[in-house]
Amino acid sequence: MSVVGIDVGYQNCHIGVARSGGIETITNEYSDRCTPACVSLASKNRMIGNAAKSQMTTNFKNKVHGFKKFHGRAFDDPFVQAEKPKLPYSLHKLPNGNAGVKVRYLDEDKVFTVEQITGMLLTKLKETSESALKKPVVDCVISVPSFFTDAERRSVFDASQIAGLNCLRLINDTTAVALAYGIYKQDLPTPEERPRNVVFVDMGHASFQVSLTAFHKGKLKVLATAFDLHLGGRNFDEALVDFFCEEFKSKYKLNVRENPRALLRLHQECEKLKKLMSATSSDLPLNIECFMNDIDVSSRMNRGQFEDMTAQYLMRVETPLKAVLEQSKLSRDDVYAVEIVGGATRIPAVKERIAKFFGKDISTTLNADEAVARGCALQVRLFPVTLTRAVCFWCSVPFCLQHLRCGSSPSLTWFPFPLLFAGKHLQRMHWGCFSVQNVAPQPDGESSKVKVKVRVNVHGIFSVSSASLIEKQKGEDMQIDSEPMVQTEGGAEEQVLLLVQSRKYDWACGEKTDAAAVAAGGSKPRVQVKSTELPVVANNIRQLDRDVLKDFVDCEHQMIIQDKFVKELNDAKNAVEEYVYELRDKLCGIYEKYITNRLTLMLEDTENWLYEEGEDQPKHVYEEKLDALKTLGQPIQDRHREHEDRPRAFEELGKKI
Ligand code: ATP
Ligand code: K
Ligand code: MG
Repeated sequence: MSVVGIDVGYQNCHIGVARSGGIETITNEYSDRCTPACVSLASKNRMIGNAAKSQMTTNFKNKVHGFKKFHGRAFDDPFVQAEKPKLPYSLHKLPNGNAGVKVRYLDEDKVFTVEQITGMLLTKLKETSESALKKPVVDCVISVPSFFTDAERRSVFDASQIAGLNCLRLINDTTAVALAYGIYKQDLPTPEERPRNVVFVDMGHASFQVSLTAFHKGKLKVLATAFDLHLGGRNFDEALVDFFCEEFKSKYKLNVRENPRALLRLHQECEKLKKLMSATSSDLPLNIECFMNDIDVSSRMNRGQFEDMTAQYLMRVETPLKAVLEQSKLSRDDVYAVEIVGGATRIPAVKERIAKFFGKDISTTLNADEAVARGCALQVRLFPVTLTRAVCFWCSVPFCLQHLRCGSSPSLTWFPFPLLFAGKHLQRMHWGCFSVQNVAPQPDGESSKVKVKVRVNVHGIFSVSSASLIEKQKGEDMQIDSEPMVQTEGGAEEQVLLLVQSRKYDWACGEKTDAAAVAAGGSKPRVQVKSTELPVVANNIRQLDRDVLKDFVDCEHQMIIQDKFVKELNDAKNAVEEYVYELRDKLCGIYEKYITNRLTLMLEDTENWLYEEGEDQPKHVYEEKLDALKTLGQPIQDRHREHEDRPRAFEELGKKI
């Protein structure tokens, strides 16, 4: 069975597969390697990918796109609320507080969770893979942005299950790109040599990710990752849309924002214009016929103007670039190459900023659109290869922090004891949030120490596997680890030991330990302690209830059956239509001498019928209709063939004699 690597982009999805020695990307039924992240719900079926995108400006209320960032987010999340007015479809608050999508499907109002919508997209990508590879596809590796939190990762993982996929691993976009770059490079340094440091810059449609990776032959280590959560190609589109909305208001007195269909069309045209401006700096036209109220609109724009109006976004390019250098404590001179991927890095001004910052030419060794999917496919091959990614985590106890700031000495009467894990250098909180309960003060009034074992699994998903109250035995001093913890993507689950001293509330970090070292207490001197297990409750994890997930799996299955049913029905109807047209054409041509009146009449009748009561019939009706036509049509086709074959047969015979 094949394993595929899937890049689920905010706008574009790609599928990679390891085949006959190399990595390939798969084409869909439109011979396109890119499948748009679009799902369109209709009265009889769903359309997903290219078919949904081509419906963009019709049925727009039921056409869902731009949903990637709703994973793991609450409806009330400021990001979700800010997106809401921009969307042509409606968002809905789900009973668990998450954001859901409200659409009309099968002539009913339906609310789907983001897991279900991504599940639909993944179903399509699964089917595309299956028809390209001509075998069932279940196992996959899916990429997620490096900044995706615990909740967001869980949500994508659930979506894969809804689609009937077995996600072997969620990997970070940045790691995938590094893999795509490094794995087949023959000239990488040997382990004794200094590593080759490469910066990868990926600006997609809705996010900007940067990483700095150190390569040795067969080994890579992501030294640093940074990002701008909300910077991508869409910001540049929106700047153009804003500009033209204003212009059309004064020039044509049109209020574009009031007309969702016109707004969508403007968006599409602006994206096209943006791409054209990447290729030329000269003045370009923007013309849209029958834009609104039967008015044709037109305008012009050039790259210089575009750069001026997007200065606020261009300014933000530098920040993550700076951050990866700071995190890795490397200088610009230590950087061997700067590789760019992602569609929006094609914007010349973005490229210029990157080149200027590093003071070197940027490289485009990788396929900007496919690198992530290729890396995912490579990851499949490379499970055993060492691949380390350093991640530092803060662990803080927010309630108590507040107290520290007030200057009072914290007591231990706050129960439960919340832990927040977040990337040390990252702005994103809530990578995971757990409460360790029943933390009690020591009998002598001293603060307690809690040992927390954190598990970061191969998908980058956290869990607290255990927590215990450590009471030191008399006279011994306990050690607090303060090394950053390292997460390895080596295949097996890693266990990380984290010590939280209740007195040092501000932070404490664990250190990387493998299971054996944890058992042996690492290399640290053994401390005589008494340990009491404490209950741990995972908070804030907006994960789907497992029963609900099961329902969603069934629901997706039903929808797949419904789509298949509609497809077969349409195929049956199209077959009648095609037969009628084909035969009718030939009746005036090659079949002229064999026609019967009955057939001519029947063709005419059927053609009319197809537009009247035959418009919407069950599949078997079309099949019967086609059979009836063939009963009359086939003998004519046969007679024609015989007639054609006769001279040929004579000729053959003549040759033999
Ligand atoms: P994300 O990584 O944020 O989830 P994605 O992976 O779907 O999104 P990409 O496919 O990498 O995004 O990039 C899509 C973006 O690149 C779109 O905004 C698109 O308009 C933009 N883009 C593609 N080609 C060009 C071009 N030639 N010039 C300017 N922008 C371009
Ligand atoms: K993509
Ligand atoms: Mg992307």
